[in-house]
Amino acid sequence: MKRNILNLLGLKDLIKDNHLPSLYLGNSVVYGSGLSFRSFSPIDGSKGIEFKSLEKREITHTIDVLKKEFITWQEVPAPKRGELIRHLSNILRENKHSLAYLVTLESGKIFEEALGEVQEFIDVCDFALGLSRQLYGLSIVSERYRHKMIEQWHPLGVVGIITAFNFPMAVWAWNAVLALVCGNTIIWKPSSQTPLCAIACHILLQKALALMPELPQNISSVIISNRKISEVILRNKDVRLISATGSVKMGKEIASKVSVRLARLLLELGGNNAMIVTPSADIELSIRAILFSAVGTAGQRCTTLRRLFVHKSVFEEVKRKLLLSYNSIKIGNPFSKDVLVGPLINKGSYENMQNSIEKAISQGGKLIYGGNRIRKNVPRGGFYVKPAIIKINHNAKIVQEETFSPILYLVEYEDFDEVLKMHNSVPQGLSSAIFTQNVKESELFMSSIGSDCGIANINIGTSGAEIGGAFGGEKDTGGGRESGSDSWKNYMRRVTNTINYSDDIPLSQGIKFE
Ligand code: UN1
Repeated sequence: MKRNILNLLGLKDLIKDNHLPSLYLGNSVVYGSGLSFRSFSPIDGSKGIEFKSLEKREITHTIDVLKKEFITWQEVPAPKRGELIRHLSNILRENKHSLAYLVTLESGKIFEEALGEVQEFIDVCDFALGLSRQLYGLSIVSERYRHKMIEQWHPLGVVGIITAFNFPMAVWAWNAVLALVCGNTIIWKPSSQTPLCAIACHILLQKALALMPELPQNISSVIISNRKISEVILRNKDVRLISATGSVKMGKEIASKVSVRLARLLLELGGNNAMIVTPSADIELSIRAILFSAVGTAGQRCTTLRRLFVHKSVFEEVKRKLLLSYNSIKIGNPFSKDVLVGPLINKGSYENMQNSIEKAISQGGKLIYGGNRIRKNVPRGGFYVKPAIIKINHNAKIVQEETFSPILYLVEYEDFDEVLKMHNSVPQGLSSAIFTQNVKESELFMSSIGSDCGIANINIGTSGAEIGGAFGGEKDTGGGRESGSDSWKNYMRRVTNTINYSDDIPLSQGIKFE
């Protein structure tokens, strides 16, 4: 790793004996004392900085401190908590390029998309700032004379956040800034592929806190560790909500550990997102949307387009134009300006991709584009692939699975009702899209008998959601909603108050008890 990268955001000052700290709690750090481990850049496989593994008790201690700090933090007026997030968003604006640099370095996404990710971070900060003056409940009429009911929202406590490599900053931000504005303290376990991104986010939050020294300073923490050690977070009774992003498999493991202690869960798991291109679709627009949704972030977004249903009347045209546009994509170093597709995250991901392609072929699919590894004109040591297109029948078993790489299953359909059924016939339910000019089709798609996903788009691709909407999905996707709309309610507890201002004590339901 080049030393100058660590100059960014003051990370260099933290290095001791070639190691960065593994635990960050407010302004204090712990270096760890166990075995050393390090991340790799997916760009060329170059080694990142080293970390030492933590002891479980160090994580428990962190949760204890966060629990204590919560007592003061929850009483800071919410608009004041919002002011902290305003400082953070100003700092982010000043450091946008450095942050995007770290995102590209560790996740391998192209720099333009990394800038987009930092922008998403800034956007959700702005949203949270506004929210800090809008954490309102209801007033409800009472059935009793001179009584009223109100509903209030109070902070929860310590919130645990678990994130994946593919959105190493934005997904934390969706959770963290909302949780903070709602009066909680936070503990973050990022993907071990993207430690610097996480540390940078925490350091910038501490910089914002330094501008408000009157506030409690130990409200945020980050743990760089393997899954086994960080399980402490899942099992600790003081962590009141676990918000986790990752695979369905990971989500099920987490759920089994968190549900037994009856804590709250917010899961944003895999997608197997589909788009329907109907006879009336604007083909040029749909091709552009397909391209970004299917190959953006090298097919490693949870919102990536994986299944494309095209009506038989436009099938050949869509296929031809899609192949042309796939052919024009430049694949390579994600820092290069004209590159649209960077590397896969690691070798395992490449092998999964190859496995799925083989399975698809053995199940009757026909590989009509790409799928192979590229070694020319790309940095050595990274796993660069040509995005794959596989023409396949929707009954093939592999189509039910999410492979976290750029494989697009192309399926021909004839009938609208039939395609809706195929669309909904997978275990996951995150994002979906239809390209149509037909109002009946678009309304049906959005209706209760249409797409069964958490996100259903008209004439837009499946990925690239704005922060203002609630983000998440149904079925195996886990049911959680993060980011915009009223997702903030996940990070608070609801209390119903009934107030009597009469001279009597009437019982509800007309009960007489005398
Ligand atoms: C993810 O891949 O986990 O809608 C999040 C999108 C982005 C977020 C993706 N705004 O594609």
